[in-house]
Amino acid sequence: MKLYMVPAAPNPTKVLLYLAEREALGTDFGIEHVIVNTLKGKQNEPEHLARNPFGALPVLELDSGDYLIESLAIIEFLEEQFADNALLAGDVLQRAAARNLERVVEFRITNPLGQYVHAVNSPLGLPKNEKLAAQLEESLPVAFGYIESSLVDGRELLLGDRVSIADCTLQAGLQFARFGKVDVLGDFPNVRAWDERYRARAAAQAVLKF
Ligand SMILES: N[C@@H](CCC(=O)N[C@@H](CS)C(=O)NCC(=O)O)C(=O)O
Repeated sequence: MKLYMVPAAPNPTKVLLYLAEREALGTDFGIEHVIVNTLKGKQNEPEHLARNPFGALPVLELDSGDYLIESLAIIEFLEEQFADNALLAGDVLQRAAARNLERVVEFRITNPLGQYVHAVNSPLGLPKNEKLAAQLEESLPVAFGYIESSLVDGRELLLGDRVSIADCTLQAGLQFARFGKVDVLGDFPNVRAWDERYRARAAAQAVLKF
């Protein structure tokens, strides 16, 4: 299998963190990593559009020649194909809680945070967008506040002691904010402490660039 990706972009990073966490637990995926340079617009060239007509990353190319073009679908495919040491563990409610929090983090933090970084200080040089930035300055704190209060019980990671896909997705967003030199954690000491704990993990250190 091949994973087409670009370092520091949120959705590829989410998958890269997931792979590194699983590899730390002993899984050997045997996946080749292929960088598609978005700074050079390679994601919109015919070679990549043949893999993903939306010109986005990550893409997982399967040995069958099929492509998966959504980060969460890639993770869930690998969870089922390599079921030993899966991150989506526990009983049905625990697995649902992990998926639930991952979706909350993706839709309410990681995706909008990516938009916010581009609106205020785009690493890709996109034009500033003050109106969008102002809207996100209203909504992002609500989502960070939700995570902040879940961490008051002193848990190590977002769902307890065991790493989850939600941790990977949140860290992917926060790395992109660091890439854009945007600090959004000022009012959220528990989230900042989680961020420091998560970044100290071997899997995170193997993946994160910022
Ligand atoms: N829903 C997709 C989103 C993929 C996506 O938007 N990827 C971004 C990087 S984080 C991308 O490739 N952007 C390049 C572009 O849109 O030109 C997923 O979860 O994989």
